[in-house]
Amino acid sequence: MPDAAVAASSSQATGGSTTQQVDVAVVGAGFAGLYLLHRLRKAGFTAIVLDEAGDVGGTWYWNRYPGARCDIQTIDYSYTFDPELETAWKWSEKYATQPEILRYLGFVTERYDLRRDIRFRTKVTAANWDQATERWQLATYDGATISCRYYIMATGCLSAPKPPEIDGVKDFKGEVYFTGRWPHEEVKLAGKRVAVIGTGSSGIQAIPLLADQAAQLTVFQRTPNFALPAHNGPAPADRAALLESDRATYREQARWSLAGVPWPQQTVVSWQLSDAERRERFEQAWAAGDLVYILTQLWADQAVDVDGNALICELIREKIHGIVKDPETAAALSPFDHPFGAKRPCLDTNYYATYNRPNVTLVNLRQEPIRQITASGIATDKRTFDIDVIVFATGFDAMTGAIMAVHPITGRGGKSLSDAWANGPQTYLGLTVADFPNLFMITGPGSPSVLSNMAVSIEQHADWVVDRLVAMKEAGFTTLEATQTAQAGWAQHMADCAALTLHRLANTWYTGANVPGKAWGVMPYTGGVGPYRSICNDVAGRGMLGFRLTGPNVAEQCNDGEIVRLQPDVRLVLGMLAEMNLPPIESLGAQGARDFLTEFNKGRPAGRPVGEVGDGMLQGAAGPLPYRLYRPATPGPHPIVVYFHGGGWVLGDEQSDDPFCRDMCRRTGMIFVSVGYRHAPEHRFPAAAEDGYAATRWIAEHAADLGGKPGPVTVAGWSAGGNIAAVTCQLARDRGGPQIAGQLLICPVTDCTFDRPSYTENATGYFVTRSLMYWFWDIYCSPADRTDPRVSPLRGKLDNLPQAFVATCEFDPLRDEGIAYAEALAAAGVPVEQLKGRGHFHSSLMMVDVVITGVGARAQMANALRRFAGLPESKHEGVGPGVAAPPHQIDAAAG
Ligand code: N01
Repeated sequence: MPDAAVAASSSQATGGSTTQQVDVAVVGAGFAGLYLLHRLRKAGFTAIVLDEAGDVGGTWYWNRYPGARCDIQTIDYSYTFDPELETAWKWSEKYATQPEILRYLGFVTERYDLRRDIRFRTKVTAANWDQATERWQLATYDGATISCRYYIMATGCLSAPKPPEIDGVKDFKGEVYFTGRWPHEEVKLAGKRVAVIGTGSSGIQAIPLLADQAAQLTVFQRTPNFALPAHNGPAPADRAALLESDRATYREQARWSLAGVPWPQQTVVSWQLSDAERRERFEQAWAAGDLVYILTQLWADQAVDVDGNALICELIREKIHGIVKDPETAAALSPFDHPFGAKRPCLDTNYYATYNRPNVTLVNLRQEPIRQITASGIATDKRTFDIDVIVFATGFDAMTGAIMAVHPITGRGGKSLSDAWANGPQTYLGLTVADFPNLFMITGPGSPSVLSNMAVSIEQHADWVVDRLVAMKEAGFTTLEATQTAQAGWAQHMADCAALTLHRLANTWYTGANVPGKAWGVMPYTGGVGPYRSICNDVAGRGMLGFRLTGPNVAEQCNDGEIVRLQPDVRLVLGMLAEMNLPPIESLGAQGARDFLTEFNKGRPAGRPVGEVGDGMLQGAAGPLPYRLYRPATPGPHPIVVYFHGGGWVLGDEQSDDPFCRDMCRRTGMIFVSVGYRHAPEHRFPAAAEDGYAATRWIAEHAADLGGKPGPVTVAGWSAGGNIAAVTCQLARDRGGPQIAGQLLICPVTDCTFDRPSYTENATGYFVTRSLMYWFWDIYCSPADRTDPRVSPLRGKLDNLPQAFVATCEFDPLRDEGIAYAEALAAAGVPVEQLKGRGHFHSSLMMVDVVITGVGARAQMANALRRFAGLPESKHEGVGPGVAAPPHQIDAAAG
């Protein structure tokens, strides 16, 4: 039915009952539903909001347990769409109580006259996409039906309580309460023996207040959680002043921040700080009483590196032992099984101190699991507890529970959402689902949602959806649906993001692990609020990439594809480089380009300490050459790697890949000798190649003098350095030595033709461009010499060469010649391992402590070097983030 006809009849009779016709039906009258209604109305859509509750509030309507408060500062946990609303409402505390938040949402409801389009006590029980009319039909608990063009689930991420999964609950004769469904009337606990099961945010907020009232409080804890003092009170003066001084900028910074609260990105990593400096930062965070602050502001590697994170865990455990007097209780309360932040940490008021009270007992379920709940209490493996009241603070079927509570949701071709999500939620952007046209989710699985300030994420989603509906209407489209390609691409990007952070290392509701039988996967988007916003904008800006749009009088539009194919951190790095608006390197001239590189390198992280770094001179092909030697901290002698830096035979020197050499020296436990070979245009072909060979020979002959292990050396190089390493192996074979145990070639130049697909696909936009490569070649080597194997090793004889490890990157002009070389080596009978860096660009694997997704690849390279040198593989160097699959051996047939 055309929308005009629908709008003309706001309701119509069907089969005796009334079906209300609207453009948009929204389920949920919490933060998201209220804002959506306001925006939809302003955009000219007819809309209705349906909610099971008796009033507005969403999760805040239900979670009335003692101590319930927000744990994002209220100045941040507010709507920002209307500056007048912001000044019309004043929060009384840093963290508002549940009643105050409910008052705020009531205030917003009245201010924008929303109530008249909200139906309370209306539970939506089923939703069906009717292909013939291209509308959703919603069924409700009371029999009323709604027909809508667009169906938006604003049902919240933590609103469907999960069952307690403990035997005997029904037998219990006392009172039972769930924090997530707390009664409206007062619960009287004075003189009673109260049990709390669960120590997540809800339990930790409630326990101190329950202990105040109850005669005896027994807390049943399965997993200790990290909790930090909230230090509640008035909003901190500095944050309030920051907001007041420039509200618009503050809000805009929040929208582009990582977590939806404006804090800067930390750049200093943990190992650059002394113990005292780290402790000082930690004490400041502990005193701040702010989750986002402590989760983001300690050091740059706290959320991505297990070691950087463990330092915080230790400091918090120390605090717990400082507060809780009984050492055994303190130990039981100390988290042990997850990195800080991987499971949602809590903000508390007197939580740990509560265990010093005589009327409070902690039962450690790791030592004595609950056997069952009986008529009179709770029995563990070791004891029984007589109890009058049980409070279940056992959490939620998070992210998907409230969406799936409408069952069935039936999309195109009768497909049900529960089938589509049988192996975990599949979405595009966390907003839409393939095969479910015109269905939207606000803060759905696959969006930053629970890893962000929900207020900011809700506004971003609601704005994006309403803006799209307006644009569709203007263009004559009436349906929108994500494509399978786009959805699969988003799943890959989600997995890439999840591999970066530590959330995957904890069993939590983020991953579905708290609900027995639920598919495992990191459900929220871990890439950050700002990056996510830019991706959503990008989707719209690129002609609704990944969506199929149809309308009655317009041609179908489907701009199919994946919105992000780069690794998440690579995308950020390339974005920053693009913003710097750098001139093309080739336009700077050789000296200008060298000066640029020197300046550029000053901005990168310094690289980690190794045993010793020393400079010296060695004998090159035509005279002395500088070298820099990196020695491991372990006792020697160590096998030696001769390393050749990148820079197109024109740029760089023995120090220019310093962070990489340090990193690889630490990972391999081998000496790295980085060679300062001669450069063009001063020294053109074959100077660099001949220097590479001569340097390798000299280093092999002087291995013992360098503190290295005499015997075969290994060669390695990146880019043009990879070219020199490959050439060196061929020359060493043909000129009677030195003996080379293996070659590590990273994004190597191997050939002088520029017609392979990677040269076209990645010609621009990935830092190393096609025109830059032309420039390098022109400076180094005249066209007549280019087929010489000393610059195009792919054209040389490839048999009897040392075993090789060849790494290539997907978004690199040099990708295909690297792959071609690996395959040609294998065809010639050389043992080769090949690593294809999915989502990486030419420099990715070298950007130590910047591109974290390169860590896995470097770990694999290090293991290859150790193998070449006859050392056992390192136990710690597994497949890290960012590389889809471990390197694979290619057999001769591949050529
Ligand atoms: O739920 P949870 P929650 N036997 O899942 C335990 C938000 N929130 O309601 O960890 C024994 O975190 C379970 O143990 P384990 C916030 O995002 C915000 O507290 O699975 N124990 C855990 O200890 C939060 O993260 C605020 O081993 C059982 C607890 O119950 C999210 O909501 C306030 C059990 C559940 O903790 C959820 O918090 C409140 C069993 N069978 C909540 N089953 C604000 O301040 C579960 N547990 C804004």
